[in-house]
Amino acid sequence: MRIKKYVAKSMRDALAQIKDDLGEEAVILKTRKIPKNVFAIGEKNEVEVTAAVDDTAENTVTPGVKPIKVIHNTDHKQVVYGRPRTSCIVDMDNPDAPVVKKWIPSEYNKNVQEKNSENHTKDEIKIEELKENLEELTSLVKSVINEKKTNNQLVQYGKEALYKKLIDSEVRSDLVDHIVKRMNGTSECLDGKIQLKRLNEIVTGEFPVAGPMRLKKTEPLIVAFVGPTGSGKTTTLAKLAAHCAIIKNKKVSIIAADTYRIAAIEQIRIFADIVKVHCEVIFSPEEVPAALDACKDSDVIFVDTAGRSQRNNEHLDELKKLMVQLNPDEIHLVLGATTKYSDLKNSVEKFSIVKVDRLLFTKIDETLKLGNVFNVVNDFKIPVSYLTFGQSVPDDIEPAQCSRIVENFMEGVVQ
Ligand SMILES: Nc1nc2c(ncn2[C@@H]2O[C@H](COP(=O)(O)OP(=O)(O)OP(=O)(O)O)[C@@H](O)[C@H]2O)c(=O)[nH]1
Ligand SMILES: [Mg+2]
Repeated sequence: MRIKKYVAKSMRDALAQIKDDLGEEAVILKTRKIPKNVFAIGEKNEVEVTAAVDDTAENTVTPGVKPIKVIHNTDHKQVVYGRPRTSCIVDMDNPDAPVVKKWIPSEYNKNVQEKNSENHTKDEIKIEELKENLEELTSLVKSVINEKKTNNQLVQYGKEALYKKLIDSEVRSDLVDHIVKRMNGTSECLDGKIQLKRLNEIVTGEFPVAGPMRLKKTEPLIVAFVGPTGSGKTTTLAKLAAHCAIIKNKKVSIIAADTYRIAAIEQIRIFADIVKVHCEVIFSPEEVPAALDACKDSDVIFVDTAGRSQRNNEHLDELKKLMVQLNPDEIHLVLGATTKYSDLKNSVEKFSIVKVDRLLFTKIDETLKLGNVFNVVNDFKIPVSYLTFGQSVPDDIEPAQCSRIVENFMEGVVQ
């Protein structure tokens, strides 16, 4: 590990020196403004930056900063809310959330994509088609049998089965009691579908969602992403920015305020180049007005911030200063669904130092239990904007919907 101090006229100059000297993997440990009387008259140095690089590490790629890969020719046929999934990420025309369609699990999509990419001969294709038809038929027959079984199961076990499922999903016990109690009104003689519908209604009441992002007509919508380190802020921003720019043809700008690691600036710059969106890098809250001015013709401005530990109050204060200057329309607190409930709760409490308008959960593909997500949303009643379920940009994101949570709880009972 090499640690060095740099003194320069501006933060920008200091970072340029650090990049030349220590390389892109350098980490900024500390920055401070130098009091004017420290230097002789005539000197213009203003900032002191302490940086370090771990040159003993085998892999020189900074952990957590992976290049963002954008998939251009994505298959947008998957549907949610009755329209192709990617078309409902941003909605300007229809404020009412339309009917929610069945979720296609990401595993299934992957299989389909892999199959499509293979180069088959005509005969092979015919055999494949026959196989697929057979598989479809088999799964149809299975689903009819299962549906019967499921209905019987729910009717037979009713409250007990539901209670167990919710507890297994790590839903808080008082919430489980509350939900099961409210299900009491639903006769156990009714079929599984009616019970599931009722369960959806009850859970919806406990799990507010924000719906698709709505752009403004006359000025840019400013959306900032904040959250703990590595929660998926930059990847999620990339998904939404790529969606707006490539699919919706909107004018997008990115303000990168994550200047904590040089590699993070490069990550967002490279991404901005690929999707051809404007990118401003800011090093301090004082630079916000100029950056906003440079982006004023955009439809939407996405702001990436550095990951902050909820236990570091100094960092949280810096974030607050940035948000005060920026005054965004929406602040999304980005949280990993794999984080345990108590830590999620602590994050929301600590990040409330800025006005969090939305919760956004990433990595739902990496967990089988979403009780922690449900609990924390219920605690704070802050609407959930998006759920993300993979690293693929711009595909693996959708507006949050309650049915996804219910499906997760009931997995294994309702198929
Ligand atoms: N499986 C999965 N991985 C994700 C998802 N979203 C992000 N990631 C991965 O999580 C890692 C961290 O993502 P970043 O977007 O760099 O996280 P960040 O919050 O910007 O990180 P910092 O800026 O360091 O605080 C990367 O490897 C991403 O590809 C998701 O929905 N599912
Ligand atoms: Mg980031």
